[in-house]
Amino acid sequence: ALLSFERKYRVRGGTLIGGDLFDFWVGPFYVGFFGVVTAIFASLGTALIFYAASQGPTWNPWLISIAPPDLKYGLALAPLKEGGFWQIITVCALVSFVSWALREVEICRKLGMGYHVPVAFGMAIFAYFTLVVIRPVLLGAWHWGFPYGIFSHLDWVSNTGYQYLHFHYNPAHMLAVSFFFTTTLALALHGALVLSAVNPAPIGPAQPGEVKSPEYEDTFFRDLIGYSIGTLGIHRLGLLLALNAGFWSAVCIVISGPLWTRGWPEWWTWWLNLPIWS
Ligand code: BCL
Ligand code: UQ2
Repeated sequence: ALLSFERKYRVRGGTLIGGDLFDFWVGPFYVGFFGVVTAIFASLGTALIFYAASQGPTWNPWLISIAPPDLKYGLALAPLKEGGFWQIITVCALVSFVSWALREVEICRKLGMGYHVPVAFGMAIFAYFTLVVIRPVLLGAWHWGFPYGIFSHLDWVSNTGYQYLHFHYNPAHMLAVSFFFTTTLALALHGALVLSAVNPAPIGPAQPGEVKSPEYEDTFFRDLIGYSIGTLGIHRLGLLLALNAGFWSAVCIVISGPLWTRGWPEWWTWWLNLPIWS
């Protein structure tokens, strides 16, 4: 069913490609050229995952794994069962992620909204692209991509981490991890603060508390720490923190190998070698 206001916003135009051709909705979903592309490539990729799994040794969902090609294939195409499936699935994934982002752009344009959501999703796509394209290309082989499987990708993270002895010493990983944690802190504060204002404790039996205005939210933090970032500010901060988490994740993995091949603890010798104390 259509929500009362939905009809009003079902406006023509704003498409990037295809003009009016795919400018329609299916139930609540806007379709668009990129909706069609996403649907095709996501289905194809998913079907290929199932087909590649059927050629493998197990149907145990934890153990299914579709691995990238052997090192000997370099940056060439590999036979299907020797990494070729991984290569085609990666292309399908990238095409559907990018189309999904562009469909978000078309919806933004229809509604006259900013592009913040597709930009934010773009950061996640960038991190994935870094893992499966940029770093493997810089290292000279698709082999360096990560395998598509639940346990197998965990093994890849562990092995790749220990290849650099102690990944926690990777300075970009430090930043990424800190941004992830700070994002959860900011969202916990924000979610808690909004709920505390909108759904306050009852003042007595059968007496619900009164919903508080944003001034109360500001006052709470001014009483507590002398500073409130503000109702708009917290959302800017949240987006900034979250985008940085994705960005520094991409950086931390792309510098591991292409820029630094030894253990990450050793990288910190620059600090010990500073002329002040060396
Ligand atoms: Mg580490 C990476 C945290 C310990 C080795 N590590 C990461 C980062 C993150 C992190 C900063 C992964 C997030 C990311 O890339 O997001 N690591 C982290 C933490 C600890 C930690 C918090 C900890 O100890 C508390 N790491 C260690 C130990 C090492 C180690 C010390 C292993 C021994 N770590 C590594 C290695 C890597 C990381 C190696 C990485 O490669 C990884 C990284 O930085 O990668 C970039 C970015 C987000 C994405 C890539 C997701 C993209 C999503 C796409 C675009 C969309 C998917 C759609 C989906 C298919 C659709 C589903 C539909 C649904 C049905 C709805
Ligand atoms: C705030 C505010 C909100 C909020 C939150 C704050 C009224 C509803 C959570 C408080 C946030 C601060 C002080 C920033 C904390 C900094 C980091 C890095 C976590 O002031 O305005 O709006 O939700």
